[in-house]
Order: sequence, then structure tokens, then C-alpha cells
Amino acid sequence: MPPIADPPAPASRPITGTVTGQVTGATSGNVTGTASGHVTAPATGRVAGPATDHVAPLPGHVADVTDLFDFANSRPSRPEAPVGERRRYRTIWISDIHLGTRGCNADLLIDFLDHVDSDTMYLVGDIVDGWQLKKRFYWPAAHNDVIWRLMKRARRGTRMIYIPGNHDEMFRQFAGLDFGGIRIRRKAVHETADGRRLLVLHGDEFDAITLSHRWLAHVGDAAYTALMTLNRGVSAVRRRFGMPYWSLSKHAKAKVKNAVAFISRFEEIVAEAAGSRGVDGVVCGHIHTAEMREIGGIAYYNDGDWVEGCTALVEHVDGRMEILHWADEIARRRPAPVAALAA
Ligand SMILES: [Mn+2]
Repeated sequence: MPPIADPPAPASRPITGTVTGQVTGATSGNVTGTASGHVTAPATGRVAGPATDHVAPLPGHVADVTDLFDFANSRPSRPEAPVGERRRYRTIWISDIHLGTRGCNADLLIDFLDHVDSDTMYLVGDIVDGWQLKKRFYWPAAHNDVIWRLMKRARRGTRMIYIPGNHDEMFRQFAGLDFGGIRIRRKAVHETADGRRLLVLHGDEFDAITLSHRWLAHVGDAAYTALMTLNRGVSAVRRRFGMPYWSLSKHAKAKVKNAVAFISRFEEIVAEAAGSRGVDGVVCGHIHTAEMREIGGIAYYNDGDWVEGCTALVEHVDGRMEILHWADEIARRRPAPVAALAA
């Protein structure tokens, strides 16, 4: 969700002594039942409450934390495609998946994860939408399947770095720790095969600068929610008629002047901030708009999202970067309707 749609972030709460102790246990690699509250809590969106809060169990077959850490050994509801037939990249960046919301395109993401592999993978924030889960619990099997595939990658040896965003900010308190082989960091610096240094962050850090009027954000929120509902309807109808995925909201947004002005302002501010930190470029997410361009001598990359655009940013073995539009990739797999008619 773009920043204009975000409600004010809840104030972060101090971590109690108990929490610290348990987290230390987890870092040492001995993940025991005590960590349970922390791991299940973010998924239910209740992490902000005191430790004595009732914690709802995770849906599906994930009953407690022992299961969660055995998760990668369990079976997903949708079997994984063979590992050997995947397109291989040096690095993959994905973000803004918004698991736990109806807007999340888990089906396309599962297809993506089953077709590509990489040495390193960055999860650039808003992976789980804690804000929405707090309002209304929604967790279909496909969302479990996404988590399963991500954890399985870490288990297979992919270097996984998770940089929480604003919608999954409850994980930011674990920055510096590793869970199930996934490193949680606030930001990272990635070195490309051709020796460039890229700052990797979610991007909500710049909301205060890009959003000068808070009331405008709330108007935007209502409009955005309505647009996303409409988008789901259009997608459902298109699916029924066997048409490929196409995002109404993505195309509508591109037509709205304000959105365009906001996006370019965001891109410029992020690139400028990266430049002042002495890196060659920046990779972010947050505004759900995939992009790859040079701004004032800084390479700006945005990996997009899995709500509207369904895109990923990838680095080839030689350091070349590319944005993959997954709906287009899937469409290319089937024979074109025209060719079918001609036959
Ligand atoms: Mn965000």
C-alpha cells in the first residue's frame, strides 16, 4: 500500500526484560517453545500488546512455534514445483506482498517462487500486513504456502535478508537477529556482481518528507481502499473468463496526476538520501511502483509489489538488473489466442 493509504503508525513499545531473554535464546539457535509468543504474535497482529495478552493460534496446521520452526519440513497445501527447473539469478528482491489481506496476489507469487531461484533474496518489507490482520483476521492456505516457500529457500541455503516495512514493523524490534535462517535487518548494503553498492531499505522512512499534509493521506486511504475493492472484482471477472491478470488500480493510478507527482517526488528523495550516504544506488519498495532509473547519478530501483503490479527486481550473474512482471511472464507461457484461432 502506498504511504498515502497508511494510517498513523502506532508508537513502538519498549521491549520488556522477558522478551529480551527469550530473543537471546532464539539467536543462539536454540529455538524453544518460549519464543512462541513472539513468533505467533506478529502473524496475529498482537505483538504490540503486553506479554500476558491472549495470543490467537496460527491458522492451518501451524499450531505452535515448534511447528513454525518445523514449518519448512512440513508440506504446503500446494506442492512445490521441481527445484531443478528454475531460472537462476544472483539476487532477487521482492516486497509489499501484504500477506493477510485479500489484495495479496499469493497465487502469482507462489508461481513466481516456483519458477525462480537465487543465491541471495531480499524481502524488502510489508511482507505480512500486521495492520490489516489486527483489524480483521484473514489467512488463507495460499498465504501459508508463501511463508513455507520463503522458509524453505533459507533452509536450502539461499541467503535470505528480511527488511521489515511499516506494515510489518512489529518485526523491526528483531532487527539484527536471525529466525529460521532468515536475517532480519533494518537496512542492508548489497554489492552487485559489477561492484556497485546498493542501499536496500523499505522506503517508509521518507513518508514524513513526502507527506506534508496528513489529512490528505486519509482522503487517499478511503479512495485507495475503494479502488482496491473494485480491482479485486475486475480481477475475479477476468479470471472467470480465462483472461490474464491485469490490475485496474495500477492503470488508474498511473492516470492520476497526484499519484504520479507523489511517486516521482518519493523516487527523487530516496535517491538523494542514498547519494548522501555514499552508495551507488538504492533498492526500495513501499510505493507499489516498480521502477529502474538513474536520478542525479544514483541508480534508483523499486521492486514493486504483489498486490497490484506483481513484480520482482532481479540481478543477473553479471550484475545486470531487471524488473520481472510476473503476469506477463505467465501470459507468455500459454499459446496466444490468435495462434489458437489460426490453427
Ligand atoms: Mn510500506
